[in-house]
Amino acid sequence: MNLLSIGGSDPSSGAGIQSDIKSFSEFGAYGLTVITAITGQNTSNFEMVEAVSKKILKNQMESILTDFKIDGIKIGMVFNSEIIKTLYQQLKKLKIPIVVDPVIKSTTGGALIENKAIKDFQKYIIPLATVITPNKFEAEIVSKSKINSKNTIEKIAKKIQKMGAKNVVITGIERKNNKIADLVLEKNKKYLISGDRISNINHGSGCNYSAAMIFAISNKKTIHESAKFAKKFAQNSIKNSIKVGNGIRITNIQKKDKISSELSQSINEFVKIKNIYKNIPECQTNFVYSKPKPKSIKDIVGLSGRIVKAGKEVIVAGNLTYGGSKHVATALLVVNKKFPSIKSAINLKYEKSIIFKIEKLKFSVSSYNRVKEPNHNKIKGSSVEWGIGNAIKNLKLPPDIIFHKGDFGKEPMIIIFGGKPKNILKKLSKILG
Ligand code: PXL
Repeated sequence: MNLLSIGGSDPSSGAGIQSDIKSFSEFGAYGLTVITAITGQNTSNFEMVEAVSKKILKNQMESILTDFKIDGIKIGMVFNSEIIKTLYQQLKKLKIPIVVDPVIKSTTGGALIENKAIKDFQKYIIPLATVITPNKFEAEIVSKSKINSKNTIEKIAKKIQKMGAKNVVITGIERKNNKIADLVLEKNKKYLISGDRISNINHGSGCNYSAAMIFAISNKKTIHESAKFAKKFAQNSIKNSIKVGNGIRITNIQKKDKISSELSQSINEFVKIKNIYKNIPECQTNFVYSKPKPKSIKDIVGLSGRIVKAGKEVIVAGNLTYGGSKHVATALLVVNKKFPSIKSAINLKYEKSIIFKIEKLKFSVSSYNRVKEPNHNKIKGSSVEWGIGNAIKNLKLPPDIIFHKGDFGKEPMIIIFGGKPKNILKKLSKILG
């Protein structure tokens, strides 16, 4: 997945495009950038800002748009009217989801947009937004109204939606009991997403929120799922913030462990395989990767949801978690016990043609017959252990593929095994190629 961040350079790397590159990379997405302005700032002071020229801004946009397939765009700092209008000309014709983070002021007090440019921001940038993510202060500025008992946050969100943003999220609304909530206004519904308040003054949480939002939206998550994901990501970045400079803390992204991040990369590649929806079974697909020497499925990372078919597309549902998969992880656990070099697995729809191809490719194939499973075993619910155990009983070398042809009410299935998840993708490209 390729995500584009359009915004300002922050040399402290806490916010702006430097921060977005870190976030996108953590999601396993490729981060592209178009710089609108260069700021001079650190964790104590915001010294100065220089907007880039129209010429180089336009050229950056054209360079990116003519070369990459872009899955989502985030717009952050847009300093003046010239930048706003130039971006509008480039973006108005695109059909790509856009998250607008209307940044007005840095935490240290620097102006990130000229006052006289707000009008053009309303006119040109807000209507581009699939989602706009102001905090309370930014919502007041872009709506040109103060929040009070009559002019409620809901009314202000509605006002911003009327300016053309499809969905509006106003972040950081204080609630009772030390909770802090985001107000989400979709086309026909509004709701709050609440979480614990983490009090520390930091630099970068707004950027982390909107970066996570564009990643989730581009991944075809709903607005509600995306807003929950973004809140959690931003909250964690505040929790893990670090004191790098002499001033305020910089938010910090907690890195996924190496196992999860390798698997995440491979899942991102898997869903992009042409026509892969044809290989997703009715019970959907999971892709799993194990720590060395797993003791239980809790040592194996998998999706808490599945890779699911949606028409001719496939979508990743849920998150990577240890213990997230039951069936595919159990199959891997059994194989790994006998063949420790096997650390990843994926299940796919059974097709006779695939088995032919696999045999031609001289892969190591084994199978089991679910019809022969003893009844007492079925009752125990350990069909996978039984079947996989049977399939590898006489193998001297690790299996590449194990399949079964199903039983009454049981869908036939193929499981591909490999070392690293990348290794499975290689096998798959041979099988499907
Ligand atoms: O957090 C908003 C923001 C966005 N972009 C740049 C910034 C800041 C805050 O300081 O400097 C470039």
